[in-house]
Amino acid sequence: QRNVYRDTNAVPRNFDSTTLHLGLKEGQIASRILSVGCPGRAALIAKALDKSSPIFSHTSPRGFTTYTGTFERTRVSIIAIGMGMPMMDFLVREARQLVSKPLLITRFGTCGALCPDVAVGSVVVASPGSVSVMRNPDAFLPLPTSSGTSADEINPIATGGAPHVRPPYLVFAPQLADPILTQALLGELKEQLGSEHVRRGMNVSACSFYSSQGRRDVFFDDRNEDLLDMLRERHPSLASMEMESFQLLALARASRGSVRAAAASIVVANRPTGDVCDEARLAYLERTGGEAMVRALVRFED
Ligand code: R1P
Ligand code: URA
Repeated sequence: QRNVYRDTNAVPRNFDSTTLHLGLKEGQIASRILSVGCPGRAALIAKALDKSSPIFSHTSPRGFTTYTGTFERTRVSIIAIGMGMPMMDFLVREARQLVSKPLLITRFGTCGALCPDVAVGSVVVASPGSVSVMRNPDAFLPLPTSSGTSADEINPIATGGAPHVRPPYLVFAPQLADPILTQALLGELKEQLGSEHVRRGMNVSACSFYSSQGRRDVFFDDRNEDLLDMLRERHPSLASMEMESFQLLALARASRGSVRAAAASIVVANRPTGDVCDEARLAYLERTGGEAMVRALVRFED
């Protein structure tokens, strides 16, 4: 019987040399990568790849869909990663393993807007970068009692004080996008979509679509009534809220200079006004904005 994979204490590979989650091996992924959330958006954007060169496509058993081809004769990959920060972690770390050159990675996602003047159907470029907010499960533990066992009694240092003084949400400081790549995204997006539909703003990536994005759900004790106000107070330039960009920017920073990253998102909903984007506008922005994102990547001189 063969083991399921090799090299478990580093970046493991399957026995056909593919990485465990992207399901790719060397040569199947480019050094310029556009990541998106859903496979439909990746397929739509991949229509813009050159028809004159072969297009490699693969969906891994873990749900990553990759298209690698050329655009204006430069190699590029468009990869649908699904949702959430761990999926971005798989992408960045496994891509880093598979490509020997420096990486350029961008994200084109969807987001909610956090101020009334950021219209649905516009695009926000994460500039200067992204903060992050995470639900803090320790704050939801029962208060310590003299008789019962609480997490504080088990390990008071690790849990950081009594539950009633722990904040229910932890906010992490900004991770900055690459300023030159960001400028390139802004330029191409404004050119394709019109400058009135594209703006900069601080992004916030949340650990959930629900609790840590301030959505109400009577079935759960989330204590998030004041969360969006608290975030806006701490970061007055906050414009967009989604779930992956922070991880991309934080990993680029940790990459010892081998990954440059930037991000933009389509505003599908405005949280303060309750407006939601219509389907036709979203499809237009995914295709036209996505093509602008690819153009910025392939024209970028690294
Ligand atoms: C939530 O609906 C998802 O939409 C946003 C969030 O970041 C999260 O992944 O981005 P995508 O549309 O790129 O998936
Ligand atoms: N994606 C998110 O994560 N939040 C929104 O409000 C919209 C899209």
